[in-house]
Amino acid sequence: MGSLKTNRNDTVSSVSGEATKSDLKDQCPVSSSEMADIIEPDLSFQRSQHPHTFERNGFVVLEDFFQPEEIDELKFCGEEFTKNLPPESERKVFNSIESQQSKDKYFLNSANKISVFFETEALDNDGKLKVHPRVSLNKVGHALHWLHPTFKKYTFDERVKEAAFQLDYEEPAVCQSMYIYKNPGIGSEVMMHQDATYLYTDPVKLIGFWIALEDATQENGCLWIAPGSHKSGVHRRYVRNKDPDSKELLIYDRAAPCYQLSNFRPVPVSKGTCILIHGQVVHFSYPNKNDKSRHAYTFHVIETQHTSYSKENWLQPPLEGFPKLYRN
Ligand SMILES: O=C(O)CCC(=O)C(=O)O
Repeated sequence: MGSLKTNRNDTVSSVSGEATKSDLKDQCPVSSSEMADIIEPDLSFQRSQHPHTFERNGFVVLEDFFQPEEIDELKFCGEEFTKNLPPESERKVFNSIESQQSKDKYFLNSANKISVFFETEALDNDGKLKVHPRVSLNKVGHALHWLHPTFKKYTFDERVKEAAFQLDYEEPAVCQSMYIYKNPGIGSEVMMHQDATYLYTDPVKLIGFWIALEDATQENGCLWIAPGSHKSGVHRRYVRNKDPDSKELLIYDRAAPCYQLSNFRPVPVSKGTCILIHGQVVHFSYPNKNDKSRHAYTFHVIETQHTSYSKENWLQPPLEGFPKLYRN
């Protein structure tokens, strides 16, 4: 994001959609000397005198990215998934620490589907629910952005396109999406990681759009991010296992790095905020021990120009390729 750019529609003629006045704000709520580049809140993202916040810190907070009624529409759809759960014998959990999903075809196949994953603590050994269905899910993924009309509408929204354009994406594509529940009392920790560990491109050019569907606070498990950590390369990769005899379909190529907690800052945000997360910035979230849920919708965008998407990544594109952001 080196230089100031005009609106995407002023320069990209192949893209449909009306020109919008971007209301993206270049703000960072984290107080730390490293993060002191907070600018006047009413400057738009692209006109800001400080367009380097994302480049320097590895993330940027865009408040009021979506309107409350738009957020409610997304949240309604997330809640609908909990009303139609798979039968007990087909229930699978997702846990970023214990990583049971590494053994599961169900997880691999979810790349191009809408699949539900339960919290570990929500199921007994037979797949029976130990909690109310409404709070049983960890997440739904990983092709909501393409297969579900509401998630598709907001993923391919002009505000999303503008944000990618401002970050110098020439031909971005959306490779995955997730509805994350982080339910009260049961929502599990997401361990410290870089998104490029999972969605590696060479060179790395990947952004996560993380949209708060409810206020995310330190109490209910907001994101914690290590500012500047995106400048230290990709620390490990999660890849398809080449050993056909192994039960582990997916493996890490290196042990987990040891990150210092003191490098991380909590990033509490209000409902409707979008956090843009650089693919190499290290982040995590604590379990939710609070009585309030912390729903979020997140999706990942890769650059397809002058980059290659790794065939070793767990998530592989559908036959027609990942959907292009500016062309849908
Ligand atoms: O929502 C969370 O708590 C963490 C999500 C995350 O880290 C990710 O999707 O990469």
